Amino acid sequence: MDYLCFRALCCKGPPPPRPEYDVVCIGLTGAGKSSLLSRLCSESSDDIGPTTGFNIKAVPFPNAILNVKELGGADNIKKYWCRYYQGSQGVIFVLDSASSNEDLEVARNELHSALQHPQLCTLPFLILANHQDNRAARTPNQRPQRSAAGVTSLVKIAPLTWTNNVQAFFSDL
Ligand SMILES: Nc1nc2c(ncn2[C@@H]2O[C@H](COP(=O)(O)OP(=O)(O)OP(=O)(O)O)[C@@H](O)[C@H]2O)c(=O)[nH]1
Ligand SMILES: [Mg+2]
Repeated sequence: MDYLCFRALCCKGPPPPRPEYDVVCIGLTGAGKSSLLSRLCSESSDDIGPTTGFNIKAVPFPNAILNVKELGGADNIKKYWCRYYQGSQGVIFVLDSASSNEDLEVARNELHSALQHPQLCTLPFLILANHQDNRAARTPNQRPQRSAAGVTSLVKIAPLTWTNNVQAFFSDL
């Protein structure tokens, strides 16, 4: 018995390293990308301002680490999004489900540009419908779902429940 305890304690070794994946996170300004990342990293999301440029966070999950690169969603930044797509292994598109119809249309166009971009079109693509606590939030059927040829099967639309959906989605990577 002593020998078994000795073996269990001394031969255990360090746990195997978790695989890491590079994920790009996009969405219009105010959609909640930085807030999402802060929550996923168990940090306060109280004093978050608009992201100027980009913001990178390593988000630890039990079986993997996601290195998420958030790209600021302001008009003068989003035109450069595509310069930062290279090397991505997954995409998170954060949507403000309670935004105006006009903003939703802008978001839809950005979403479909991203879905069709050569560096993103084959990647796992998660759309997070954020701001679900707002009474004006759209229901799942009202969110932009226009199909983009050949890519719809890669798209999952997930009402946001913070960590759970993100972890469940990317655990298949
Ligand atoms: N009520 C509510 N407010 C939210 C939610 N998510 C984010 N916010 C708030 O929305 C505002 C903008 O959130 P950010 O996380 O900065 O948005 P962002 O997408 O990173 O914006 P940019 O960096 O400018 O592209 C902040 O005041 C957040 O507190 C949500 O689900 N519900
Ligand atoms: Mg931000």
